[in-house]
Amino acid sequence: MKSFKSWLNPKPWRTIPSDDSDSCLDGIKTFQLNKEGVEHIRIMLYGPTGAGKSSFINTVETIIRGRMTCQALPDAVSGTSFTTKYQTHTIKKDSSTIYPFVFVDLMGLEKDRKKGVCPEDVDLALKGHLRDGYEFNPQSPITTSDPCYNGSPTLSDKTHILVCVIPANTANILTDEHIEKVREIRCAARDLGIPQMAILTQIDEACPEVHSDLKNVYLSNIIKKRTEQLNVSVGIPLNFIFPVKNYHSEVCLNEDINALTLMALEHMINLGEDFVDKN
Ligand SMILES: Nc1nc2c(ncn2[C@@H]2O[C@H](COP(=O)(O)OP(=O)(O)OP(=O)(O)O)[C@@H](O)[C@H]2O)c(=O)[nH]1
Ligand SMILES: [Mg+2]
Repeated sequence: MKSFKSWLNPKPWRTIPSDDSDSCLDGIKTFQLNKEGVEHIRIMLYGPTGAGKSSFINTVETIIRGRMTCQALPDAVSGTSFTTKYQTHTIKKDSSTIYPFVFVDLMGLEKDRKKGVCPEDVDLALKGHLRDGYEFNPQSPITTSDPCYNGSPTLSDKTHILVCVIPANTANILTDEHIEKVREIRCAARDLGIPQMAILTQIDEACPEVHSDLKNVYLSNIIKKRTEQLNVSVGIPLNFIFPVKNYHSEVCLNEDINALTLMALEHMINLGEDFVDKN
């Protein structure tokens, strides 16, 4: 049997930024988007059912507001997608303003072609054609006559950064069916010039050493391997894949959870801003 120690590298496999998470949080809280006609960066999360998309949105809001929140309903009984509506999640800055970045939570991708979100709907969401409240139908994409179909999307309605959310805790991470769906969505985003990155969730469940201390994430051979598997299977570059641990059972804020989340969020905002600037 492998000893616990063999799951850890003596040296980190990624250089950890020297900035402390407080200054990163300050940077995010004071971020302003200076592009006429665009109020916020639209970050779209997609990935298999139960990957932790809704939980990631809640984790970001929890960190920014400094208390536990649960705006995007997560679900503990995985199987079929719990999120079934196209919904934009905003984070309140004060009584009258929101932060200039918002999240779109999609229905999960399921193995079966006839279940989960239709890749055609994801494509339309990327282009800004879906309105909040649209109820996904796994059998068929939205029609132009649907009241939730936006026929003339502005740059604000479009997706500015696409984030693939993959759980690290399953042996092969993605099935062939998932890979095919992810590739299809990635190609659609590529054709629109939308930047892409990935977050690897549930890292606490994937490696016992990370479970016992989140600081071991960049020493963990298991997390390194999962990152590489994701890179090879769907083609997202290694330096655009961020391991994160969502708040799911904690009742208090945790510095290590915050540091990993903020690093990923900062990257999303930067890439999203680049896209908005170019368009
Ligand atoms: N241990 C652990 N559990 C997590 C993590 N992230 C999410 N979870 C749990 O995983 C389950 C699924 O999370 P959700 O956020 O609902 O996943 P989702 O991707 O939104 O799923 P759908 O809406 O069904 O597509 C919930 O029970 C979460 O509490 C994590 O980083 N670590
Ligand atoms: Mg969800």
